[in-house]
Amino acid sequence: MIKLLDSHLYDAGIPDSLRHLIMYIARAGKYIDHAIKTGDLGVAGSSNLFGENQLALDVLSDKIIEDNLKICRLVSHAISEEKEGVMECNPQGKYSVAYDPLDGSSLVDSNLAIGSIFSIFEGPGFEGRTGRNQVAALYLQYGPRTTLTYTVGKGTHEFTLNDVGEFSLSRESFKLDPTSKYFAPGNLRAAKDNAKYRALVDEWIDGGKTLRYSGGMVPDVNHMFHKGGGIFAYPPLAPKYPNGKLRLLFECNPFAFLAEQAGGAAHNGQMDIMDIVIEKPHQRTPIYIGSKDEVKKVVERLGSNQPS
Ligand code: P6P
Repeated sequence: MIKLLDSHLYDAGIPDSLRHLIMYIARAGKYIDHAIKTGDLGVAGSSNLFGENQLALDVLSDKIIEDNLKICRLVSHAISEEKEGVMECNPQGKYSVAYDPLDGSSLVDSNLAIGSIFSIFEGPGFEGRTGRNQVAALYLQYGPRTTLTYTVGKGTHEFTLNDVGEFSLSRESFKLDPTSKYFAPGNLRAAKDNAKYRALVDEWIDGGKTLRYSGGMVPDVNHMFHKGGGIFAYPPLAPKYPNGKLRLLFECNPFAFLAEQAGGAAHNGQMDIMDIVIEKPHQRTPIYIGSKDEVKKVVERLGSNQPS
């Protein structure tokens, strides 16, 4: 008997409003998946607040999600990685949603997998809160298959989009082993001047670990989720990324929630990712995420590696 996303969410015992919101997000993902496979891969001729050129798909994906978050009437505040400020949606909305509409979109022209990432809080706004206040986290991966992976704090579960447009349960309550043979050394350029990072990468290589890194956080973390674990690292690199490249709100918090619910860990060298207080919507942080003992080792090796 196949288990579909809606009934799995119902069995999780979450409020109907949160279940409906996640289903609206799942629907937005189907439209984005279609756009990727049929749409314009070109540049939009616009740029985001970081001055990064936006692809037509970036803009379209962002609009699809924004529209769904507004028509569902369940969201009071939303913020997109592609836009500067917090959007006020519906005053009666119960939830606040932070999302990265198309993470890794620069990879889409080379046909690599990319994804959309969502972090859901109950109540208005984000600042002053931490990732521990999330009530749900989920991501869609647009690859050879389209999958949706979510947690509401009762394990981490994956669903696969089937031929009739339903998300069907493919992996329930999957877990990460404490150690792993895989490593994903992000921001490897930092190893040039960061001797501790270089030594750690050398240790991974000397230890015979298998490299798995695509440049897209969604498939790179998803790979760890599928292979029983791994370690994904993205350390800081002055002057370009003194506090790391990845965003706390849109990428690190949701993946930290998903990883911890799968028995893994996520840390920034100073504290667990989900203990970092959200001060600014687009704040960045280093991140070391994956198998618990592997994350612990990175913190031991780099822990004094304060964001510069
Ligand atoms: P680099 C994609 O642009 C992204 O935001 C993440 O998905 C990914 O993990 C990271 O940046 C890759 O960064 O420096 O390897 O290009």
